[in-house]
Amino acid sequence: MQPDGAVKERVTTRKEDPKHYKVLLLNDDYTTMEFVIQVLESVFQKSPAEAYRIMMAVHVAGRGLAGIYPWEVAETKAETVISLARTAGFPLKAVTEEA
Ligand code: TYC
Repeated sequence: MQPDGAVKERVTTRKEDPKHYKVLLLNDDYTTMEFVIQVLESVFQKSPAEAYRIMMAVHVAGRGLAGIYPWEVAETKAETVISLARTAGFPLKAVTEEA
């Protein structure tokens, strides 16, 4: 409250943090484990050990987290995964989801 009784409005608005998105890999029966590991290393910059761990987690659980990024980066990485997989003849799927 101001001394005259007026209510002071806050005119500055805090910028929302940019939303981040998960990139999830989905399991299937045809994509090779080796190809998934290669994708995790090349597209998501994972170490060989971490790539193996994530691949096995997807293989067992059906889907798993490859990384979390700002929207545009997440979309591009998911599209890159799908494009690499189609070129190699695999049905591997990647989806994005709000983190
Ligand atoms: N399930 C596949 C196999 O046994 C391996 C695989 C893992 C495929 C993760 C996709 O996102 C995936 N060859």
